[in-house]
Amino acid sequence: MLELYHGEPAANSLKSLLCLKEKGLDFVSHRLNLAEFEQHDPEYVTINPNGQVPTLVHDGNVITESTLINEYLEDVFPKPRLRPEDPVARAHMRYWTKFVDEYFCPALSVLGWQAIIKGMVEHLSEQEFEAKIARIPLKEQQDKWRIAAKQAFPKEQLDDCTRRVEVSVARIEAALSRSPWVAGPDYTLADISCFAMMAGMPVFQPKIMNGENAPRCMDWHARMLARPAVKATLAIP
Ligand SMILES: N[C@@H](CCC(=O)N[C@@H](CS)C(=O)NCC(=O)O)C(=O)O
Repeated sequence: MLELYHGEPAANSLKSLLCLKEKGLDFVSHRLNLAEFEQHDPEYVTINPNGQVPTLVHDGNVITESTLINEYLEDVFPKPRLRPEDPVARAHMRYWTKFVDEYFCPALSVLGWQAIIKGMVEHLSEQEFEAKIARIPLKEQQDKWRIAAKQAFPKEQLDDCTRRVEVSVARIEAALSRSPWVAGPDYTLADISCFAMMAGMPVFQPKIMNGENAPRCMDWHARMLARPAVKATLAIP
């Protein structure tokens, strides 16, 4: 049995939900409400020690980290193929999933947190907020929650994150000038990783991702949206 603990179909949760849907796999969905801090419930932290989503449980085996979840799904359920067989093409695909995890996603995440976290926690008293923070297992995440909720990220950090997101889109735009999909001629986990970050960008970051400065990304985005698995995933409430 496959079970996925996830948040709304966005970012890292979207990444693994999309892979499951592309492969047509049935799974038990455990939807965690991130706005209610359910990802920090002690019981959930026993399976994901970072207190983050997503987490896959397959026949009792726990797999964390969205990119590793997708690689695991590819190993165990290789059809339809979402990872090239050729070692060079596979390394190119992995370049993009690593790029998303290490460069693109952390920068985009700071911009997203700056925009939404304050509004998400303003109904909590100081005491209630601190009680929520105390359950977060990683100090780095506690700090990120506190800064986003109670202060603001420094302007230099926000500017730098915006620059990194611009660089990410420009790189993906360049890749799409060389091939129809991000990592080459075929649709792969690289497209899924990039799209997990970029699905909402034309709406939430229209200055960075638009038809003028990223026409190939916009065309690819439309082709992604036309895929039945993408439609089904984004329709998850
Ligand atoms: N590297 C992890 C990152 C997971 C992550 O950042 N998840 C976010 C949602 S996209 C989360 O759980 N945020 C809530 C929190 O940190 O409290 C992965 O790819 O699975």
